Amino acid sequence: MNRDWIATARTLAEALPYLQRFSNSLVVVKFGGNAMGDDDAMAEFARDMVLMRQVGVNPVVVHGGGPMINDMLKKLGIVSEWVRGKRVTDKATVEVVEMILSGLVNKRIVQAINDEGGRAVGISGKDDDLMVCVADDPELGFVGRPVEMNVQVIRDLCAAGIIPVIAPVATGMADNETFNVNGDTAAGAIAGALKADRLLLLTDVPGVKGKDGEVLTQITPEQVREMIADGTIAGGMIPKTETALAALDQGVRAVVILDGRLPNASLLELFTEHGAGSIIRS
Ligand code: X2W
Repeated sequence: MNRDWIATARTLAEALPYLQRFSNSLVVVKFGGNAMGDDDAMAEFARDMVLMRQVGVNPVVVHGGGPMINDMLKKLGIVSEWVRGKRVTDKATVEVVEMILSGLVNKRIVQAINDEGGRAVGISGKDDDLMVCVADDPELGFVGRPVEMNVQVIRDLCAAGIIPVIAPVATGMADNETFNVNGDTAAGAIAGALKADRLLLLTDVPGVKGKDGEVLTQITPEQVREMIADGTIAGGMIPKTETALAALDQGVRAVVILDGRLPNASLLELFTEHGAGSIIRS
């Protein structure tokens, strides 16, 4: 017999304790624009979500799409500026953000999951007032900070066997406001409000690096705070780890920062002894 099949069967058998541990759990997966590859990589991500659902996990996908927004802004001749990792968002920009995130990117993921035999429904933070925001900072324009979360719609979708796919676009406190929310911020707020068992932040780096550049597999929130203070955690990893700390404070059991470009990244993390990336928990 082909040895690969024996290994496959063994892998499945070894996954039993993990399958049992995560049965009925709620896992929020942030799928960043930089982690989204070509159609094959998208199909593989979708398959992972469908497999999770099949084995009794409730995956909730929150996506980004920064690079796709950049492409469209460029075509339209709109220039973007960034302040502290967030896109300065004027009226014209927020319209493009909503079109690209709620339209193009959201539906691409929904379609990929459905093509793999799952049932995905795409919504944004506007649907059922899931995520209500105020302006994060006057300097940033229509960038939202979530202040009120109404996550019942997510519970309802999960209970119906559906995988929610959420675009980080939100409504405001006043009528007719639209906010652009950083994808990590949105995923953290949603995971926090759901008190999720896991928040997986799929990105394009292997995890949180220590002083010597090695990827740290397990870190405590205290260590993260120290590493931000002493500059070991820098750049784009700051908002990610701050999101992780806020989510843990709200009752998420653990946050994992991992490379979404790895084959079957989410499955590797949840269902194998090895795990993937950096896990942050007390
Ligand atoms: C992001 C939303 C998309 C996002 C933006 O405009 O690009 C802000 O910066 P990634 O792919 O996860 O980076 N919003 C406020 O977060 O996408």
